[in-house]
Amino acid sequence: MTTWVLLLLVLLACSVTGTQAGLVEKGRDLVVSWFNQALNVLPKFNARSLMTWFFHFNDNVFFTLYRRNCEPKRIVVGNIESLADSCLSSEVKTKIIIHGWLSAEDNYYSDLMKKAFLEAHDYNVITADWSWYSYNFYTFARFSIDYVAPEIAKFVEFIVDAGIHPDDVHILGHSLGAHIAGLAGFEMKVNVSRITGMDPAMPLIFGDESHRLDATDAQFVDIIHTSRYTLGVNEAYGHADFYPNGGGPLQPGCGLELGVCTHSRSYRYYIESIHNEKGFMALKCDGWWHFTHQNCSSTYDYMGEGVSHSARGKFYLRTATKPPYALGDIWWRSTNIEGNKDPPLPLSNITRNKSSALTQKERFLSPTIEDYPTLLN
Ligand SMILES: *[C@@H]1O[C@H](CO)[C@@H](O)[C@H](O)[C@H]1NC(C)=O
Ligand SMILES: *[C@@H]1O[C@H](CO)[C@@H](O)[C@H](O)[C@H]1NC(C)=O
Ligand SMILES: *[C@@H]1O[C@H](CO)[C@@H](O)[C@H](O)[C@H]1NC(C)=O
Ligand SMILES: CC(=O)N[C@H]1CO[C@H](CO)[C@@H](O)[C@@H]1O
Repeated sequence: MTTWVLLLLVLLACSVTGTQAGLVEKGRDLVVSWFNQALNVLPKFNARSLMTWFFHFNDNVFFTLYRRNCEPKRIVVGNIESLADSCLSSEVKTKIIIHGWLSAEDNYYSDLMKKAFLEAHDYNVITADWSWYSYNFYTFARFSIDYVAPEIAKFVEFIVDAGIHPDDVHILGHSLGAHIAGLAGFEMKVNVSRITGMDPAMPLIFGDESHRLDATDAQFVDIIHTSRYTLGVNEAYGHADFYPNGGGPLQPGCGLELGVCTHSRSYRYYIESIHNEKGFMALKCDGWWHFTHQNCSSTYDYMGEGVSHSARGKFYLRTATKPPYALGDIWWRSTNIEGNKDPPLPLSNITRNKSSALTQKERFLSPTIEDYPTLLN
């Protein structure tokens, strides 16, 4: 602002003293040099740095590392000692979990997920905490993700500098946290192995790829849609997009509610998949209608932890209404009733109850899947 006032003054001064030709040129040179200086300085005072300074984003996004047989340890970006004291290891894979709106790093589901990872594998599990901003009006939380994401990016670059390989880094985010993961991936200098969006938030998310999670944010981006059209996005923004039970708007077993149960099913499915990587077998398909009318390709993959990084497109599957949610390949077999094809892979542990009254086809087409849990042995 001051720069422009000065500029005007100089222009005014030039026109007043304009009769003296030499002075005009000097004045013009001066203006040009100020202009150039202003151009150099202005980017340093952009909206982001102003917001970061005003809301202290750089001080209020926290990272805690969990390892087997190790005390939880807070890691501070730029603080080598906090890293040296920790159990962070470049020998094992790293999972970073980012919570959503009205949530914190130790929320119920992040906690379950962290425990599941550590039970199943010796990983570095890191929870990112942006609760300073997430416990707020949705609008504020939503707009703060643009400033939280660079802090996550700085953290990842920090641990990568310390020896963690980007190919070993997997970021998982729920709801707004999914977009934070994407924006962080967009922002950081390295390309992490994988980003998983668990029901990425829909409200107030608009604009191009640079404003949300998308497939360019990591080497592989998979998304689990559980409440499309309400709290979650419907669009297939990832490399592989999974739509359990059609992706919503309601997940079976949730009942009519504002979407909280349905929204967090994405977390539940993923957590279950950590122990049962092949439990959520999904078929590549053009849509839910095609899936329920058995008009899918024979390409399949696994939703959650067991997904292959080469999976591309939209995948559909059914789940049970209550835990355990995974149905293995039950419906897969029914898609092949007519073709009488054998399943192309070793069957998962879940087997069907052959004495059930429903035929395979009836069961598959049945609008409710309440009968599935009774099939689980
Ligand atoms: C990261 O990998 C994805 C998928 O291969 C690619 O689309 C994207 O451009 C890569 N980003 C960078 C910064 O290299
Ligand atoms: C089956 O799916 C294919 C492509 O996925 C589509 O072209 C075709 O129209 C579908 N068939 C029916 C009966 O909907
Ligand atoms: C199979 O289903 C029938 C009828 O629903 C039930 O009576 C039977 O106990 C089930 N068997 C197993 C092993 O779950
Ligand atoms: C009973 C049975 O088939 N158990 C199998 C369940 O799945 C695990 C891992 O996929 C196998 O190791 C078990 O043998």
